[in-house]
Amino acid sequence: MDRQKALGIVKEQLTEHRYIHTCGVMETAIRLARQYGADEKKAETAAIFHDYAKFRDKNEMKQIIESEGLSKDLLEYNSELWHAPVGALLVEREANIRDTEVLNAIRFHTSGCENMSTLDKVIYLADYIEPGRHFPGVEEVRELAEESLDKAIIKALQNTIMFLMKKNQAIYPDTFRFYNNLVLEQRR
Ligand code: DGI
Ligand code: FE
Ligand code: FE
Repeated sequence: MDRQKALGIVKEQLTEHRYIHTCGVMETAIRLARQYGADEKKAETAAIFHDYAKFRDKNEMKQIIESEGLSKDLLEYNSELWHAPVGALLVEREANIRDTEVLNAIRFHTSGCENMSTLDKVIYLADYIEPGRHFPGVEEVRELAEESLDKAIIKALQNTIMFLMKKNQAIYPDTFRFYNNLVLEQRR
């Protein structure tokens, strides 16, 4: 889809702040895609739509998870996780995006999963390091992103998991699967 058309669709779903974040993710994702050999156009589309469902009503998302056969265990974990798989579904239906690689990158952008494609990883990392992000440790992840996609993501995951643990929150199993998979691969 044409970039301006896609941005126009997404703008209606988001706050000003989240729209600016989305533009940051788009620029960063295109750059990372070029650097690490993912499809730049798919990275652009996935980035634009990645937070499409961020502001959907929680009850609506819960109903979609139940009625559309999405993993029910999501409901036991933080509702912040829901906008990613629900977003993939709504982007397909409402914005007519049919590309499974793009939809998967949207689906896995919050939790990650065991076997992430390069495009999935590009969106995951772009979401974490886009210029509007200011959380502790982000600068270190930006520097790692210059040399290694996986090493940067490992650091981002460590930060996120420790942040959630300090808040006494549960960690969704797919996040651990993603983390373990990357760490174990580094040792090969
Ligand atoms: O939607 P964004 O704010 O741009 O970023 P995101 O989609 O990565 O959402 C991050 C939020 O999800 C953040 O507040 C942490 C929260 N979260 C809750 N439980 C988990 C989780 N993130 C991961 N990776 N794993 C969890 O188990
Ligand atoms: Fe998100
Ligand atoms: Fe985001």
